[in-house]
Amino acid sequence: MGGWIKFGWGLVVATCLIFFIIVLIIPSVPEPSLITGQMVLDLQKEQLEEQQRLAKWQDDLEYWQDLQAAQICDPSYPDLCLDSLGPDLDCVDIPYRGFRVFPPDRHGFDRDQDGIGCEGTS
Ligand SMILES: [Ca+2]
Repeated sequence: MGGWIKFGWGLVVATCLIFFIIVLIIPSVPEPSLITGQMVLDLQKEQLEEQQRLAKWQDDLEYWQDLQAAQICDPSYPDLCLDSLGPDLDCVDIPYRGFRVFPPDRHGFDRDQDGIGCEGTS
């Protein structure tokens, strides 16, 4: 009879231990491979988003640089880059000769209107 009681208490203790292990310890142990895999996926997603942000920023930068260049260089003189907002110039003010000129030619480099600017020395 005493043996059965001891066996019963042993069974209770063992059951409590198994319950303790199942309920308290196992859920608190992280699953390394699953967490690591999800973390890698999250990092890859963040990297991709960062690369897309950088690519868009690069596109925006090039767009603004092109826009700025187009605004600064007067389109009447495609062979040169004369400031489209700069002061009025004469041929003696620039070192270039015989370059293409398109209307409106606000500097008047092509007086004879043959499409060639600052021929000769004038
Ligand atoms: Ca001319």
